[in-house]
Amino acid sequence: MKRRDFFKASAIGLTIPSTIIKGQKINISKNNPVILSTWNFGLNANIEALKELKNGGNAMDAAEKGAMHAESDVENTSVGFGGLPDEKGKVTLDACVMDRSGNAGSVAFLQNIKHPVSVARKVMEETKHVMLVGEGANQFAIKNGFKEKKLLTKKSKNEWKKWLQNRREMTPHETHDTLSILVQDKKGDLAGACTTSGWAYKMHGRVGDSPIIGAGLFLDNEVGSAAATGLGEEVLKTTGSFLVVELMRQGRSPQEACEEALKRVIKRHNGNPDFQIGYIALRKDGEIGSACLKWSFEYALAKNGSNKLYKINGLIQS
Ligand code: SD4
Repeated sequence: MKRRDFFKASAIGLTIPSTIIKGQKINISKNNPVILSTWNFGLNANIEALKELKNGGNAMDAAEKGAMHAESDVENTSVGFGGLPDEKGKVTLDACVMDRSGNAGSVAFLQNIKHPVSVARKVMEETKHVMLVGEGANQFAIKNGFKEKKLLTKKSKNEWKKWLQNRREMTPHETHDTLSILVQDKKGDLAGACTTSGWAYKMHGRVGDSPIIGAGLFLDNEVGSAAATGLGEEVLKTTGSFLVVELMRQGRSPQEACEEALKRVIKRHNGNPDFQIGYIALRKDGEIGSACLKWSFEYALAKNGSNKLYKINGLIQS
């Protein structure tokens, strides 16, 4: 076929765009958006993301809108407004975004700003940098029109005060519920976001995996995307999301890639980790995968006109 004919054929939909992953031809999913996000509040995040896609937004717009929903949700005590504070009673937020061009933005240890995901996007779009933290991130947010807001609610303050009485270290899976969201839009492009208030009653200054590109979130628009939830320290030590995407690049399915990344963690912990990690992965052809270490994990998948919650069991049964 001549080059001109090829483009004509593409325009009328005769050719299916594809990408080669490890010698394997993968058809790129187009005109059929996929949204994959963590935990049960992912369902509402997916709805917001879908609305954004329907209104003409791209994958990045949709991922941001989905994450913003979780950040506003006061019932969600692990993300944004209403998130449980650190040991000093401060709500400190971590978030990051990545777009189809491999651009990335991130904020960590951000306080008093309701939508860290949007600040992360601004860092990506308005600065030469990838990551801003703490006071500097806060000043940047205010300069860019974000309003300061007290994020500690009456309820979360009371919970913290109760915790102060014995300062029992929370096991991360008791309070962790980060929102990670992966979107593929109708053009087939990928974007993702990750947002959290982190480990409840954490050490003041602690930052987890969620704002770290390659740990909490990673994508390569030619291959796929991945994101994490769970004990950030262990995701960081294995560069979890990057690993999942690289495994897909090497020909593993999204499911196999999530499982293999977790198997490395299991090995590091002599077969019996006592914490949780969950991964979600979305390949360029719209196929998804998800796995968790222990207990169970839920992800929300919006695809082919439905938006459903799926519960999976851990690779290790204890
Ligand atoms: C963190 N990974 O701060 C986050 C928390 C989380 O489900 O994912 N909770 O370590």
